[in-house]
Amino acid sequence: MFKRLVIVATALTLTAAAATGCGGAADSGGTTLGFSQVGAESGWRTANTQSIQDSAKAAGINLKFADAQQKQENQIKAIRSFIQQRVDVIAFSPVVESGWDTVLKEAKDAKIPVILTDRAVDSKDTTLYATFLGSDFVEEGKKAAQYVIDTYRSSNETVNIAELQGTTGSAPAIDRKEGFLGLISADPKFKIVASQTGDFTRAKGKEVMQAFLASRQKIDVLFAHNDDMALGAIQAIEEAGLAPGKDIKIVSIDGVRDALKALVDGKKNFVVECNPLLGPQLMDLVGKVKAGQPVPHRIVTEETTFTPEQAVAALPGRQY
Ligand code: GZL
Repeated sequence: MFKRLVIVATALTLTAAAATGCGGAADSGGTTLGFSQVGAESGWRTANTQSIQDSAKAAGINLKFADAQQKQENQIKAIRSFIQQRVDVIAFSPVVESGWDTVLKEAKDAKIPVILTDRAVDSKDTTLYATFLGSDFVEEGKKAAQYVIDTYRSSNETVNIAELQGTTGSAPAIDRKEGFLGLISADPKFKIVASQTGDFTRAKGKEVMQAFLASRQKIDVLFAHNDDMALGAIQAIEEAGLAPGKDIKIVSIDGVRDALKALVDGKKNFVVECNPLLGPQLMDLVGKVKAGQPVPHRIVTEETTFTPEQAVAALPGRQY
């Protein structure tokens, strides 16, 4: 349904623009978008990049794409370069929440509109960006917690939870933790016995899980802020001679194909979706923002959750 709406909206924009010659998708051939991406740290990120690149091509938008290798200074450099190149619109996924006001003010002074995708910034001045397009990470954390609460509803035993946090200071790590803790802390039987960042990568997730296991701390549940860290942790759990999904229940967030496969294989128990396919909506927003059309200041994407049974049904058509 939503896809049809976007197509209709784009068609209308094209028609209107053709008739009046005004801005919007119709002259997107002349539109240049500067995009600063976090990096290539996870399967989610790869799918997000693909969606943005494919959608820019489909919309006839000239894309200048910069990969920041998860470093904020690289994103700030890229944004300044986009300003110097006088792109029409700047979009980026801020690797961390803080430290953006100066460069966003430079874009505003240069009269180049900015769109935030995927992750938010903590700037108090909301005039520094035209809109935010992405997920509600607090809600994702709550969905993960609800799975744990439902799983242990009939037990009075203590439930020891280990947490693999995302990139320190990033909106998804801050908000997913807030959403998860906000629900789980209501029942004292749930105890967070270990919590450390795995920086959203498989390698770091495995390394940190190895350290958790080496501490001999009993762990009943692993909550990982993304699938890639959980997939790395699964390797560590198996190498320790334990059965992931059985000896240690695993819940994570994203919904990438390898995570759904792990669900089907019984190595994970629950996955909360975080939609990376933001490209089509972003390109539609670029046309509108360039044309000076009003857009909502926050656009939250639709997302679901997966049990093993739902993963079996979803896998064949999974785009990422
Ligand atoms: C969430 C996104 C996160 C994913 C990770 O929108 O920012 O970053 O959950 C990715 O997989 O690295």
